[in-house]
Amino acid sequence: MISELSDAVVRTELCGGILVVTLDNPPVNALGVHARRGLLAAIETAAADPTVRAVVLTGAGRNFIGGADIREFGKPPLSPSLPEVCNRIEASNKPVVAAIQGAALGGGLEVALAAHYRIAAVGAKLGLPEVQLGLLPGAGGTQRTPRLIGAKHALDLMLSGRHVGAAEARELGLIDRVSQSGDLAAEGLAYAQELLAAHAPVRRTRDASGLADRAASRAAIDAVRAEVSRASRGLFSPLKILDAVQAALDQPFDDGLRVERDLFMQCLDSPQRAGLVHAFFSEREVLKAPETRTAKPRSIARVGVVGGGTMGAGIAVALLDAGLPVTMIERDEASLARGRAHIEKVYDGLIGKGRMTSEAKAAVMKRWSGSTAYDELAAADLVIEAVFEDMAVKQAVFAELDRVCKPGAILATNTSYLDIDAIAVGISRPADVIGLHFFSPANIMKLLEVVVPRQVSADVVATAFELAKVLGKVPVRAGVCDGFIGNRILAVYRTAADHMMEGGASPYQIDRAVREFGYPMGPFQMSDLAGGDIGWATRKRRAATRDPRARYVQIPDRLCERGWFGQKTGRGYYLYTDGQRTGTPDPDVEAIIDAERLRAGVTPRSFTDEEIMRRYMAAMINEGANVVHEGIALRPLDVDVTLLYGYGFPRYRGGPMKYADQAGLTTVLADIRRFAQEDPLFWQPSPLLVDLVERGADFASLNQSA
Ligand code: 3H9
Repeated sequence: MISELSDAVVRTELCGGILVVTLDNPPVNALGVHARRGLLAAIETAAADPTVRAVVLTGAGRNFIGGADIREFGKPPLSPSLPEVCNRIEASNKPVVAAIQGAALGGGLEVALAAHYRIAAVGAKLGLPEVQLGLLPGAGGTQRTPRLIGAKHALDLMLSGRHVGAAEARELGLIDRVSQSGDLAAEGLAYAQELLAAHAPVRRTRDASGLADRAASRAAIDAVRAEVSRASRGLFSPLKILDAVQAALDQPFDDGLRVERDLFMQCLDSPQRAGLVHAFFSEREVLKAPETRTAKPRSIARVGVVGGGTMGAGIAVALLDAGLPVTMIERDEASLARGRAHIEKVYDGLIGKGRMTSEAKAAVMKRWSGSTAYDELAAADLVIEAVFEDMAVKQAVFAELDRVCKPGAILATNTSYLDIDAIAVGISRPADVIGLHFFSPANIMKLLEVVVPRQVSADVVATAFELAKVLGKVPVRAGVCDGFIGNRILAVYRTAADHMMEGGASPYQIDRAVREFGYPMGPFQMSDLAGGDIGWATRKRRAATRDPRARYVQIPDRLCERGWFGQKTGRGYYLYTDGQRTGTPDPDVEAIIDAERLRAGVTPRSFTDEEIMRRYMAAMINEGANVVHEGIALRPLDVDVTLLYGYGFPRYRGGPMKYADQAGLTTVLADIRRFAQEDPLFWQPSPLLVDLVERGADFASLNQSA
């Protein structure tokens, strides 16, 4: 018998008294309303049909179930709810076996926990990642998981959101068996038959004894509670997860479920949930740049890197880690040796931390070769140039690449602000030239700006996106302008911070306000970490073209003139005594700031932390809007992903453009217009922002079209 239920999302098939229920809802078998209806109907069918003696629940395709349908969040709820479905599965009087392959995540694992027995394929990934979406497991997961595997392990899964493989899941007691044959469908059926033959009872997780040792459970919860408020840094749902597990310990199962539902709804309604879900979808949307739909990527088997400085070496490590052979070019043997040393230092660091063996390092370094002759790049499919940020130097490198590289090789520059059209102009194959802007440390930072110059061919862009996948990076398509998406916006909000510093806020207050907003560090700490000399060089470069009417804060120059570049020189905005990495406020810096205020004729005033953030965010949002308006970023979400992955913007706020929508664009524009009364040149409202406010629209409305 094969029957189809609820729009064919759930299939059932009766095999020798066992009803095999298959959820088939591509791409990840998410539990949307049709899936929930289908599952419920299938379990009712099983209950009503006397020929059915047991049920096997399984997912079609690569995954069991990827969780609740995230697209339904924030929309009116549709019946049945997932908790209802799970409760009905658990209440079945006929044994239910979950046969798990691929992902069983969130609501997917909760369905499996509502089943009575569980078997998983070797490659299965089980987890409760709701916390990463600002949620808690809301379909019984907070009540069933601790009962099944104890409070300690359940809290670990729910608070980290990590995935566990089948072997670990077996060890934890999350599943009963690991499939051995590779034929999960057959083993799931066999398991059910075996249970029937043994007259195995219906075994409900709600009755499991994982919390029986009450004292140990309480101690586990208390220990985590002490840690969580500190470690979760402003996140809302981790404490709610604890409360739900506390209820699992203190209350009967059904009451605990009600507590869970209430806490889940609080999380669902929180702006953090909206921000995190936006981040989830945005990081997938950025992958779909137009060229990836129209063009076929070129194949990349051998890569060259020109330049062995910090960036070049970091890029080389990223490539080596992805299994690619890398040829590094430097101008002389000494520089080449330094480049190699930079790379080895990264791996030696890992060895020191016990995260790599010397043998593994040796194997990776076998893929590395170095040369002072460009001709060694003749076989490369891609060359990434990471030399000094100077147009003439870059053009000279590209002339060499043009000479030696094979036809079809992609020639990329890692410039962070130079005009790539100008870099490409002098060579015979501008269609092969693209920007690949990595962020430091390039082997760690996830963001990759794919900078698309005028003449580049679509397949080169598509290849850059493919490369990002291979490197485990998050690519964002950017147009050519000074600073592309990220650094261009940074320059503006950083200037707003400088204005506030000169206006009366201390750098320490600004950093604190920015941290409290959710950033790991403030702009002045960041400058100390990156090295003040980098910004200084940029300011000098721009000095000639700077609008003489623009307010220019000289405090950073005063520090740089003293050689106070930040951590590497022991002082910057902060003092770093004895090589410490956390600085302390420096009275000398405060004195310099006072003197500069006097020189500039500024009477300092106080700023509240809230005002600091309003200005900081208004500057960021306004420039973000300009970047979208000019087509440098395809959509507001591309700005969001850039700031999330390259600039430490707090993920739970979704990115600056999402934040702007939540704050209300009318409010943001009103702020900008108010600030403009003091400085109309700096605070010019972006035409896009004005237009959206006039139309009563928001940034989200622009995210659909690319
Ligand atoms: C939850 O369960 C709450 C419950 O506790 C309580 C409820 C009451 N929904 O990542 P991919 C889309 S919260 C809707 O590229 P992969 C995704 O957007 C949920 N859509 O594939 C993409 O769409 P598009 C807890 C989803 O093979 C496509 O599927 N679960 C969902 O690299 C392919 O995704 C999670 O947090 C979803 N749940 O990885 C798990 N999941 O093609 C979230 C994916 O249009 N999901 N999509 O861009 C994942 O971690 C990965 O998607 C997964 C597959 C590992 C499953």
